Amino acid sequence: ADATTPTPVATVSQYACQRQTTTENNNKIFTDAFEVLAESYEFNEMEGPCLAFRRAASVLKSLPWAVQCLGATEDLPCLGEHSKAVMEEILQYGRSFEVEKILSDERYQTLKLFTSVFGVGPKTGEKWYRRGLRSFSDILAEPSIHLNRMQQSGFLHYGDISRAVSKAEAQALGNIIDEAVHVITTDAILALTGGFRRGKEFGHDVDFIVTTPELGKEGHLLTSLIDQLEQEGILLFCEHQASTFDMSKLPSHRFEAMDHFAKCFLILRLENSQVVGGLHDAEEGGRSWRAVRVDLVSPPIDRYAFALLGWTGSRQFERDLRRFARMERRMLLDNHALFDKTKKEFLAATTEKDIFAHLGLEYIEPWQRNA
Ligand code: 8DG
Ligand code: MN
Ligand code: MN
Repeated sequence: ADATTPTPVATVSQYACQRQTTTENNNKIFTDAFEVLAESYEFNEMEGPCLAFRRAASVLKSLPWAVQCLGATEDLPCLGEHSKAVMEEILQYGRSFEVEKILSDERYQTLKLFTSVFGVGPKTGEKWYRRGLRSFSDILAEPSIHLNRMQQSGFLHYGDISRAVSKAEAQALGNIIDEAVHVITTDAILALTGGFRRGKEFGHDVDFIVTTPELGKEGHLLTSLIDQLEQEGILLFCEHQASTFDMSKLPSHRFEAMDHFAKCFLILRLENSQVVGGLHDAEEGGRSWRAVRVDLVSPPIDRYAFALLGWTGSRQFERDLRRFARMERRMLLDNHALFDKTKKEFLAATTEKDIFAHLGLEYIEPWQRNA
């Protein structure tokens, strides 16, 4: 090669679905700060700046190197003036004063606390904050507050479900659900999805897809599975949503965070003895079990690849897959289907690889989707 030719530097795409992002984050000092800022904007319903900081964090997470000076960020996408100012502060002082101000802000702290309860979103948190409530005891002592079933369970099991779930615990739950689902049908299909499929060591819950090779049987599968877990005495909470999926109503134009498949949000009782390398009773102060959050989704088998891709995440990876499809390919992607607006037709897929291929994207492995 010619000595005057500069070494080509691979450019970083603005889309997370064109980047490989493992769980190894070399820029945690910056991305932690960006995530606080994003959340603070979310609490203030400022979607634009919230998304901007989420994108900035995601770009930094994909880098195989640590940013050590601002000059190194010159060719990176999605980093605006504000992001760079925060990074400069961190590079210079080891911390961001803006982030520290947010972390010590009463409103931020209270909304963070309230939304840490299962079943409490930013809207409810905000409502409670505006009523002058600041702590869990304030909420529980307020007679005019009605907690729904999910929130009641959220408070009841707060200690357990706010503790991270380990990979060993996720595997133990996988075995329990696998056994339970095979009591119902021998040909059941069970797949681990969410953060654990992306190779994370810890998660806030465990996500699974359950279905059957027989189209239409999946609706009853989920209700039977719930009955089975109930009979085993390990069902601590269950919110079941029946399927509202209707292929003839697709493609839906508005962005939907939620899909229409049958699903349930559970809290299950996991015995320590079922976890390989788990703590013994004595080490747990006498408790022989813990409560764990589990999500189950049950798509019809012909929608399996789309559901798997949608539920594997990360949320930022999913957002960018959809944005890439829309902006670069004139296609609509969601958890149910992929629609080509030019050809005016749905594109079939039986594997995730098929979907990446339809989108003209290099395949990204699940453990590279930690955007
Ligand atoms: P974590 O649990 O370890 O914190 O991380 P995660 O596994 O990536 O997050 P998650 O909140 O469990 O969500 C996993 C994926 O599921 C994420 O990409 C979003 C997706 N998802 C949907 N629909 C729905 C839904 O209706 N409810 C929930 N909770 N997640 C959904 O596509
Ligand atoms: Mn999860
Ligand atoms: Mn989940």
